[in-house]
Amino acid sequence: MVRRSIFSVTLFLFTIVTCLLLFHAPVMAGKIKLNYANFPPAPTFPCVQMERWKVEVEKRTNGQVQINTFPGGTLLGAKGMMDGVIAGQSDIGNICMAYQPGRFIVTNATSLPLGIKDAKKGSLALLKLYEKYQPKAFKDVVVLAMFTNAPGNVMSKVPVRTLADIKGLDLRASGGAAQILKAWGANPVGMPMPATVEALQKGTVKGLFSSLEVMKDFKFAENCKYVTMTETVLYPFSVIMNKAKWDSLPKDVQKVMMDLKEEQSLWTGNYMDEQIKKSIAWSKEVNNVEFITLSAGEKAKWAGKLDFITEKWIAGAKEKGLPAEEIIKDIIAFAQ
Ligand code: 3IO
Repeated sequence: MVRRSIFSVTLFLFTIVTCLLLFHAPVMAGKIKLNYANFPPAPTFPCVQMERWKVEVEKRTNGQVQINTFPGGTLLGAKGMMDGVIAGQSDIGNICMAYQPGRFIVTNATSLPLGIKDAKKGSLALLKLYEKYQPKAFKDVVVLAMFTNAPGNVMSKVPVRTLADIKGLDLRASGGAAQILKAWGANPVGMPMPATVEALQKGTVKGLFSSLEVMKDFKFAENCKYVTMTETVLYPFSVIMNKAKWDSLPKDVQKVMMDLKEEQSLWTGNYMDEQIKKSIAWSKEVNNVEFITLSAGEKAKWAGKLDFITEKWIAGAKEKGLPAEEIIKDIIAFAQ
């Protein structure tokens, strides 16, 4: 009798423990919910990388973390993103630093005409730059990824073949890209990328200066039938998290996110470079866009107009006490 009851008690305990083990995981699932805000529409590259990050984090935390994504400015818009994340209006956000040039002096140096070849190289250079200098601009947030778009080209409703053609032309660009357009004699009009759709339709601008994947992702090829291959200027981006929210996360979750940082940055650069190829093919085949290559002589003239821009940035950054020359040298070296 005694032996039988010991057996039943043991069986009973065993069943309880098994049940606890089995149901423990589902009970934990989705316990940590994080909001992730993004400013452009869902099909564009900042949002594609956001969805990829969400999937990876949910997978690598075994469902302990659930990420709710808000593309298209539904939670925070382009200009309010940084302060919105600092204030906790969203846990995570994706910022384009060119929209606040004075705020991100060190990281925006990647927008200078330094000859960075593609988005993968640009993204790695930007991340390494951030890691080395830990700019004060990010002291109130935690950086989860950094990436750039691919080198920019002029997309326009009218053909741009020479500096005479671009003179006085209203083209949309922000930050470092606006400075470059100005140096070429164009009239830069500043606004975040999503606002460009309406500006092009209404004719407020005659084109834009950015990476070519937008020809397809925003359907700009329907309006802009010409592309001039200038192949310069990157826009730097960063994914940031509210600091208090970060501090509240378990160590293993933090580790998953930190382990993803460089991988995610490179993944995004790579995705961007691939999208550019698809967008160029689509623009030619479906929308009959003409791609204009500048002659060597013309290209040299265009490049010559930009020489002062990096010098000017160095002088300004030095005044602010930054190791300006070292920053420039590092960006070039990191982007090799
Ligand atoms: C960009 C911003 C949002 C969605 C797609 C994009 N491709 C390139 C950019 C860079 C940018 O912000 C800009 O203003 O050219």
